[in-house]
Amino acid sequence: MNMLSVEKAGVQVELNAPAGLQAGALASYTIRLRDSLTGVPLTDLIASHERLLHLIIIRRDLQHFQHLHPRPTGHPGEFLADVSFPHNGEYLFFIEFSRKNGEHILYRETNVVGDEPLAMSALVEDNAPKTVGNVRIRLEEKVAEAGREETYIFSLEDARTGQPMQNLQPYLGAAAHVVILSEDAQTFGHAHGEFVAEGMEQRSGHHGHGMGHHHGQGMQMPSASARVRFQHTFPATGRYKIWGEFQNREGEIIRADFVVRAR
Ligand SMILES: [Cu+2]
Repeated sequence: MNMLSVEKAGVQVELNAPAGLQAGALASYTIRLRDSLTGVPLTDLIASHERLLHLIIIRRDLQHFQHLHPRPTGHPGEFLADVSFPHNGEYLFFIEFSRKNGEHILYRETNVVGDEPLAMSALVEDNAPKTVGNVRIRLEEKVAEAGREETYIFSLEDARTGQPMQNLQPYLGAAAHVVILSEDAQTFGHAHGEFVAEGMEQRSGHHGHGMGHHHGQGMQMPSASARVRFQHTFPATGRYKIWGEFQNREGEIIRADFVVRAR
């Protein structure tokens, strides 16, 4: 998804951190959205993937990730998010929202919790399958090239039997939400996965066969598939962390992360 910066969109985002942030405590953040020229609160947000606002918080060393949905307070353009930080450190806040005019807007800000020295990230390539509860998640291994659109496939299986996961469901309107952040935390991407229909996997990754990229919508998605693909173009060479989020039929969110390198 192409996202505009707040500067380009002419929007101002005010993120009010409570004073004296400490790890472990619940912190209530107020978020206010305004037109940066007129100061008028934004009231033309439309739900994107079933929510008005998406808030993704990643610790600067890329070792902690959370995905929240701030709720409207009832005041125009105002939202509230309750955030709990597991450890002190520097946290990157990414706020995403969409407007009626079709713009997808990304705002970023850094918040420091406690007085911990700031840890930078040092990513190591990591393609190992991840086990979360009873689910094992694999990310297809491939050589990624910067500047080229790459297609990746996640496979989800029953960790005990190795059989394809049976109860994978769309999460917030997509087969997967995929957040991709460069090692220096400067390049943020958010891709949406789609279920791989049976018999299509051989063709994924090739282009020019008339298979466009569609965001899965409701009925079109075969929910039985345990394979999910997404597309992403790494803007530059280097290491990237990838967080994939999925949901099962019971409504449990399954999250797995990997580190890939674009060359
Ligand atoms: Cu979200």
